[in-house]
Amino acid sequence: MKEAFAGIKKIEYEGPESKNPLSFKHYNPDQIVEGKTMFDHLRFSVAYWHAFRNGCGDQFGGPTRLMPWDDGSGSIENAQNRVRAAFEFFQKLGVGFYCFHDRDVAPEGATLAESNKNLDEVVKVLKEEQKRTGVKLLWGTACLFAHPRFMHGAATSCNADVFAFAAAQVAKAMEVTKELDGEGYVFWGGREGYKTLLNTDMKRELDHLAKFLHMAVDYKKQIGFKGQFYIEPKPKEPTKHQYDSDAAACFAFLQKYDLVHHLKLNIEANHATLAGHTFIHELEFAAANGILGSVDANRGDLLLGWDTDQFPTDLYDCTFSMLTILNMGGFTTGGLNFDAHVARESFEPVDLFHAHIGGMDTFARGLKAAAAIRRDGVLKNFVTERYASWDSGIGADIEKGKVGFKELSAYMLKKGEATANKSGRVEMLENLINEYL
Ligand code: XUL
Ligand code: CO
Repeated sequence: MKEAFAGIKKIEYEGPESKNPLSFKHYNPDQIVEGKTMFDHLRFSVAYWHAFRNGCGDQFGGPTRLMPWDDGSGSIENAQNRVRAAFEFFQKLGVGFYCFHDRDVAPEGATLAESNKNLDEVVKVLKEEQKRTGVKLLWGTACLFAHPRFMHGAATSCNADVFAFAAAQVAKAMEVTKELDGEGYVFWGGREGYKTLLNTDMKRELDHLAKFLHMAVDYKKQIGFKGQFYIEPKPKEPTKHQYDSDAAACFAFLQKYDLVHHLKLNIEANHATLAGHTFIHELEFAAANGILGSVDANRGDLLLGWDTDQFPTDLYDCTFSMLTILNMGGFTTGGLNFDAHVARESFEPVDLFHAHIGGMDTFARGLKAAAAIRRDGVLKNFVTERYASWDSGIGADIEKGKVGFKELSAYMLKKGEATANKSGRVEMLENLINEYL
């Protein structure tokens, strides 16, 4: 097959002095940071749907991207050749992973049986290409939102047949993810929410969603799939309200329905800001509750209220997120998946390289800065010191459950007033962080 990215060589690390835009200035895959290579820390992944399927049309105009891997036929052969183009890209970029939805890689057929057959034909080539290049599948997922049958939702549809179809589709997507040695499987509830409560039985829909996930957990055991399950929170778009609206809502749902030991979260930066949180808030909340699994690395535009899925280039975000990830001991099954697309005006194939290089270099800088912050220990020491009143005396007694309101009333009546508050040093800490960037 002809090269899809002819004339572009493998992207190499050339260091911060390099003026070559098609090189890494900071991402040096072999460089050791905190005892591990950058490659193993960052576990970069390319999102197949944005990189190879999204032509970047919008509601005001059609697609602009030149995608030489598409012949417009919608054939299986074209889908297979697209896979070859994708792996050429993964290899030239030097990423270790990719992610896909079933319908990104293979066309939907007239029946479920036909769709499954199409998928099998493409999975053969995915398998060959994984073997040829060593690039692995970070996670697979099923597209339960694009086809008109999912207009009312999938697992939360008012139509039981649609629930059944979604279950069958997910079963197949899990099978192929296992076949491809995928390290995880994502549930993003694209249409699991509502447009209006006037026509919605919320309790019933939530119960159905939980039932669906329990069935997936059972099926995972039945087929012997060992990958990690994730839920990806998002508050809105395409629905007005999505049930998996943020990390806290997902955590409450998982606990209520006894699913918390089976699923972790895949936190997406742009979804966090749509939910009115920072990316770091969502990561910290998930990490604090032991359910941070993987990351969809992108960026929104705070002035726009939708999911712009831009490539991450914000040094603060990348530093703070790597700090949370290092503090939790690093990724195990998860990674940094670029769930991002190029701008509509960046229509040439080379732009896909520029976009990913920028994201990878920014996270590499974030990793180095986060490691330096951890090495110097100033933040950690400040926080430890800030909570020192809990390490002994009355604080330790409260934490150990030795006292209740009665004892605390006696303690405070005797003392008269809570004293010894110290400054939080907000500005000093903000200034300090800037020294690492
Ligand atoms: C949509 C989104 C999805 C999931 C996978 O906003 O982020 O692409 O990552 O279904
Ligand atoms: Co995503």
